[in-house]
Amino acid sequence: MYVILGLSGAGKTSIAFELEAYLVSRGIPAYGLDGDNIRCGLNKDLSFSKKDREENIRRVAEVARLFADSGQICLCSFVSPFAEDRWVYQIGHDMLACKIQESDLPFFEVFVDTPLAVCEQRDNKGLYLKARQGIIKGFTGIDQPYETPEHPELVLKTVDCTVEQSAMQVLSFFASLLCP
Ligand code: GGZ
Repeated sequence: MYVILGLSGAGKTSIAFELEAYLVSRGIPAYGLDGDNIRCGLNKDLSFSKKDREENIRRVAEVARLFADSGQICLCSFVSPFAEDRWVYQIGHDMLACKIQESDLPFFEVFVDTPLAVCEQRDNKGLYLKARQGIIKGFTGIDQPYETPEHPELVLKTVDCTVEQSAMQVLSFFASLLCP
């Protein structure tokens, strides 16, 4: 399972779907989950409060584990702003409750490290502007915190890098695991 983290506009989803297309076109089963395909269906009852973001990730982690269990590479691109919630991806909710921090599920955290100023400048969906105007409350990076991942397996710097180049960095990492 690959968890691709970062701010809104960082490039998570574009990189994940580039990877998905690359892998699937080569016969490697992969599937991308993101806010667009999860929050409008399974998680459409959830807001962006801290509690609901936690529940968002818990459900995503459960779905991702099913994908991974079925032999697919699951690419999860979610903002996931709170460090304590991210454990759920890795070890599952029940294990988290028991404080057992072990799992045999291959798990990799990829941090898309695009500065807030760049994300805000991109503002593809106009959400930063609305957050600055106070129309959207609790927007990550503006009036809600983003806790930077402390030990990601991979950090992608997207400034001056194309989506394809970023996706290739993830694939190189993937290949280095298969052929160390
Ligand atoms: C952050 C928000 C918010 C708030 C709507 N905060 O660029 P996007 O549009 O497509 O990515 C963001 C997406 C975040 O959904 P996630 O499910 O990834 O969030 S979390 O993991 O924190 O649960 C953004 C949009 O939804 N969006 N309101 N307040 N992003």
